[in-house]
Amino acid sequence: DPYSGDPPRHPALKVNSLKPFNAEPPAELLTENYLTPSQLFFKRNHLPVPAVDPASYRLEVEGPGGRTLSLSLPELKSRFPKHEVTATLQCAGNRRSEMNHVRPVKGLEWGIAAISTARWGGARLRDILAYAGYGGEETGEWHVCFEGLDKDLSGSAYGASIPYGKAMACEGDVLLAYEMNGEELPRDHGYPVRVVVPGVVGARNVKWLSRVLVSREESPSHWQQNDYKGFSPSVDWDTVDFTTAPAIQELPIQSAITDPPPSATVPPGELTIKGYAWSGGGRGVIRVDVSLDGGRTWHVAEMAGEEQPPGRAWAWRLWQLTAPVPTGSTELDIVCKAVDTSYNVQPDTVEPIWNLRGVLSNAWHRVHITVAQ
Ligand code: MTE
Ligand code: MO
Repeated sequence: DPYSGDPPRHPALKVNSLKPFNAEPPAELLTENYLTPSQLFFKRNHLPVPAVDPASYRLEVEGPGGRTLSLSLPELKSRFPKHEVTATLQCAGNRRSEMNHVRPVKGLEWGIAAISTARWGGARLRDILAYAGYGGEETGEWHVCFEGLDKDLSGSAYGASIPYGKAMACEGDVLLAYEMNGEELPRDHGYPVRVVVPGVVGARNVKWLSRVLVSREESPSHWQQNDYKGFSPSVDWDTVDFTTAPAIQELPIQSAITDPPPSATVPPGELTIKGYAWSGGGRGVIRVDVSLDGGRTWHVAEMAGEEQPPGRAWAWRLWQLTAPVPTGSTELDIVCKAVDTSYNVQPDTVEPIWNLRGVLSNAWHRVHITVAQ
């Protein structure tokens, strides 16, 4: 069993797939903390968790002209200043199950909690690329490609890439992280080193990082080329051509209700509703609207958590609303929708954004509950 070496996991996690391990925390626990405790942080593995010996670990960085740097863990930690970033990671498949209810899609049945937030610490990717010899003046289209130590049966490693501009921008905050929430990275989250690309889809945040290279082409990996792309609802598995769509990088505006849970029964009087809101690309969340009547009337939720600088708002905002339950109502259709700094909004329904892979599922989140009489 190639998975026999996987680490132990927290029993509260809702397991989506055991081998490889994919799990999300219970939604109500997710918004208990602004920083998700690492044990409860959602886990998305495509392959077995590699066992890495920190003493022999080397990170290979290909410099210009094929010169290769080989960095040990102590070198990575001592040669480059440690930089810390609070960033939210969201899987492209978060909320996929809602798309599946429209028409079947291919992928793991994620609920609303394939998203979590941590304080990441590590070396800036731009410092390492500069050390390897890159100056930032490369013209035309370039990409920074990453490879993981996790390999499939054919021997190909998990891989992904990001635009060179994002990697080199001072305001890009891309890290080669060796710390998560003030401790060394847990094995499930990429021990000893992972990429953290704030504002960008989870899939590019390569764990168990073994190799970095700058290339004219995006990563040749399956996950960059033939997965993690969005399509029209009209495209099916007979007609899909993965070369026609760009790889997902920055994610769109997202929000969801974590409490009360679906089908809850609440007492009459006052009701407190909680959730999260986040947008990709460093766009902050400027507002969360909440409705108790399916979207006919709206309240503005209160947001908590750090307000990060414009263009670098990498972390979610947790929000809550306390509102009177309208007298006489027996059922409530709670809805939330968020707005980001570019005034991007969430679509009201799932149908028009349905896609065969079930990615980018960000329609208004709806929770139907009963009011006790
Ligand atoms: N990196 C490697 N090496 N292998 C993987 O399977 N999964 C990716 C990304 N990085 C993956 C990886 C995907 S799809 C996501 S959503 C995030 O890691 C999940 O990160 P987490 O498990 O720390 O939450
Ligand atoms: Mo993902």
